[in-house]
Amino acid sequence: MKLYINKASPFARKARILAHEAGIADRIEEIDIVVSPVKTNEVLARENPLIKIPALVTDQGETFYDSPVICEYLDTLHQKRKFFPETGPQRFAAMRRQALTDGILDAAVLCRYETAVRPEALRWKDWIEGQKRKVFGGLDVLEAEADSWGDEFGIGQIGVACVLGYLDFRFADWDWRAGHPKLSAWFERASRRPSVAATMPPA
Ligand SMILES: N[C@@H](CCC(=O)N[C@@H](CS)C(=O)NCC(=O)O)C(=O)O
Repeated sequence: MKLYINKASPFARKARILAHEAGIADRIEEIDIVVSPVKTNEVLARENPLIKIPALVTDQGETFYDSPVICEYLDTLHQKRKFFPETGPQRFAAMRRQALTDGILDAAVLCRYETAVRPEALRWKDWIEGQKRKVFGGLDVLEAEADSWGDEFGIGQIGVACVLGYLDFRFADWDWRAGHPKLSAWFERASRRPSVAATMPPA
């Protein structure tokens, strides 16, 4: 299988962490590419019309996107405990948590583009503040539920690790740890997992 990624991408990191945890990372060839909303990566565009990473090309030649679909597909390829509960309330709790962490990442990545890609004269402070509000509203919900996770490390917690790693990487000045002590302690423990350590965004 081929997985289009960038080592800085928190969405690609979800798939990379899950593959490590599931013991199938060696079946995946990572193709490290650069993407930008204002410069089309033509190689990626042939696989994913949305021109976003991650995109996964299976051994059968099918291409899957986006990260929730890729992660759920990878979860069918191993015999360990599943990262997506198959049925019942646990499944919907995990899917809701994944939706929340993906939404936080969408808002944070948009802030990144607003500051790193958009020309300075066109930047809109209120718009950034609106996205930041979504990030911190989401973090508050995760903080409130962190105690209930115990040792669980499913798709929701994988998303949380990607969110917190991305905020440290791109927005250290937002100081997400202030006001989120439970998440902070959780992330310290989660960062010791080999899957999380091996996929840390580049310095
Ligand atoms: N919903 C997508 C979001 C993926 C995404 O936004 N990826 C970013 C990189 S972190 C990207 O490819 N951006 C390029 C663009 O927006 O054109 C997923 O879950 O995979």
